[in-house]
Formats: sequence, structure tokens, C-alpha cells
Amino acid sequence: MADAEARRQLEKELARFNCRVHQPDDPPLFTREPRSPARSLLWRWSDLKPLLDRIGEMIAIGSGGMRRTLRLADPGLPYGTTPTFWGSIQVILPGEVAQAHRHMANALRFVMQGHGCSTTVDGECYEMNEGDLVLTPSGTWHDHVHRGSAPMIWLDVLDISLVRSLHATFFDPYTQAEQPVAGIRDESFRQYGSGLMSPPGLPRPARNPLLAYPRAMSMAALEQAAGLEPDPFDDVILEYRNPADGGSTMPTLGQQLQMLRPGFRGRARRHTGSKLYYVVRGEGASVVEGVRHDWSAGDFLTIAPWAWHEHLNRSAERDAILFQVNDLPALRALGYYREEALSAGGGFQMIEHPQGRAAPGGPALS
Ligand code: GTQ
Ligand code: FE2
Repeated sequence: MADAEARRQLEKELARFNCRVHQPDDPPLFTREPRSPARSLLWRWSDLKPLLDRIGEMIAIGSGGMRRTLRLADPGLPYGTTPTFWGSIQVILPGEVAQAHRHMANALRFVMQGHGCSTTVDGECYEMNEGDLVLTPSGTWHDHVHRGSAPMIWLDVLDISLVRSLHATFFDPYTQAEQPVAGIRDESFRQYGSGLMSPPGLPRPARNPLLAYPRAMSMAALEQAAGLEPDPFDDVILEYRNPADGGSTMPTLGQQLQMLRPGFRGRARRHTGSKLYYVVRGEGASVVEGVRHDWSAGDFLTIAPWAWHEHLNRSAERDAILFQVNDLPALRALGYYREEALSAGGGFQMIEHPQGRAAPGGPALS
């Protein structure tokens, strides 16, 4: 006890100098592998739909640049959908304007239902239609104006938790509700949208020049990819890319579109970083850490860091299509991405390991 008393005394003295030592009852500094309080959760469209109708009626669209959104909130976390990003469903009614602003957080939208709303990003105006992906990268001014005749909803994903954890939050309202719109609509898509050809003389862009990935393009690409060897985890899967360098659309957030063909059952894997899936169509299931989540069109599913997961199509006739957002570009940029697959024999197979060296004189890493 005298020892414990001496330690407490030391702790007090150290605190005067803003220092401390590890105490026996402190949680361990390191765990052998990630132990995330984040949960892997399923949100069902049948639950979300009435909630969206209610917030559409009850909640006024915010002034000062705030949005009307239903946030997918993991109760295991202080805030957000995963440790790095927030997924929310935004509801915008005919005639409404979601006022112009900009923020440090990178953001994207994937249109779930409706049409007739346009988003202006740094002066470039984009029509948003079902299945379109529109980016508002860090620092870009953006506003949404709904001139259509029916409510519109889309998935918003922002890397808010990451920006917050780095204490790098910035936000500016614009001086007016809407930004002036440039004369050429969809300009970045007209320049770079084919992914194959662009006007000569354009400088090599420093960041992704493309702000929109429309559904017609992504679905055609997915059909093409169906002729490739199937991916053992994901069947037919494509990454949305920066056409200028082949990298991710934004520095922190990756997006993928995949098709699970009838009867497909994928291999299991786990990795650092987190993912959010939106079921575009079809019926399937994901087994996450031994828990089976049956999903169908309109549902959302998260995969927590380092959680084992595998996907299957429950239908023998219909394709299932999933849109995915992940934080893997952020993990990879930092050298923190690690991935393992489950082998047929039950062992683990390392897929990606940034510290992938064997200990000196020791056995090779498995
Ligand atoms: O549409 O600009 O879900 O700024 C959260 C913050 C959407 C947006 C969100 C935002 C937006
Ligand atoms: Fe925003």
C-alpha cells in the first residue's frame, strides 16, 4: 500500500508539470489487434421510410447552411456512423434551397430517390438523379436547389469524425443562399467524364477534376466488368476513380459499386477502416462477425473496423447491387491499412500488411 501511496504522490507531482506515468489500472496502451467500440449495424428501409416522412414534415430546412438529415448513428460511438465518417439521409422538398456553404470535411451524395434537384459545386451545376454520385470535396462551395415536384432523398457521407479527431474543423456560410451558376453545366463531367478522353491542353489536375459520376456511366461500367473474372469476395466490383491519376475520388473516402450475381457467396475478410453499404437493388445477406444481416433494397449496413464480413445474394434469379463508401483511402494514405482473408482451411491469409516484415530470426508472418 505504501507503494500505491508513493505512486499517487508521484502522479500528483507529475501533474503539476503536465506529465504522467502509466498507472496499473490504466487500460493497456496497445491491444494485439483493433478493439473497436463501433458496431456493425443494419438500418432497414421499412424503418427509415416513415422516419424520413416525419422529419420532412416536422423539421424545417435549416438556415445558415444547415441541412434536414436523418443521421445513421452508431450508439457505440460518441457520434457518427463509423469512427471516421457520418452517413445521413438528406430530405429536400420541392421549392427548397439548402443554402450554400463550404467545410473542411469531404462530402459525397448518392441519390436514393427522386429527381429535379440540382447541386452547385464551386459554380458548376449538376442535376441529381437516382443512382448518381456527386462529390463536394473539402473546401468546395455547395448548395442544393430543388425545382422538382416531389420530395427527394439521397445519402450524404462526410468524413466529419476524422476531421474532428484531427481538430481541423472549418465551416463557412456563403454570403447568399445560392451561388451564381456558371454558364456551362456539368463542366467537369463534359471534360473528364468519359474517363478515356479529355480536351487537349487541359493541365494535369492536382485533385480529382470530376465532380459527378452518373448512374448511366456506372451501370454501363458494371455491365462491362461482369465479363471479368469474378472477385472472390465481391463478385463484380468497381471503384469510382479520379480519372486523372486512377486514385480514389477524394483523399479520405472511397466509393465502390458492386453486383452480386444470383447465388453468389463471397469469401470472408476483415480489414482496418470501416464501410457503409447502401442496397441499391436485390436481396442478399452479409454475415458480420458471425451475425447474419438479411438486407434488401433501401437498407444500409455498416462494417466496423476489423470485423469479419462476407456477402451473399439470397436470390437465385436477380442481381443484387450495393453502393459502398469506405475510409480505406485515409487508412492507406497513413500506412494503417491491413487486411486478412479467411482461407478455406480456416486459417488467415494476409492480403495487405504495411508492416509486413518478419521479426529478425523469427518465423515469417502468416
Ligand atoms: O448537404 O452540404 O448530411 O453540409 C451534413 C452536412 C449534408 C450538405 C450533411 C452538410 C451536408
Ligand atoms: Fe455541406
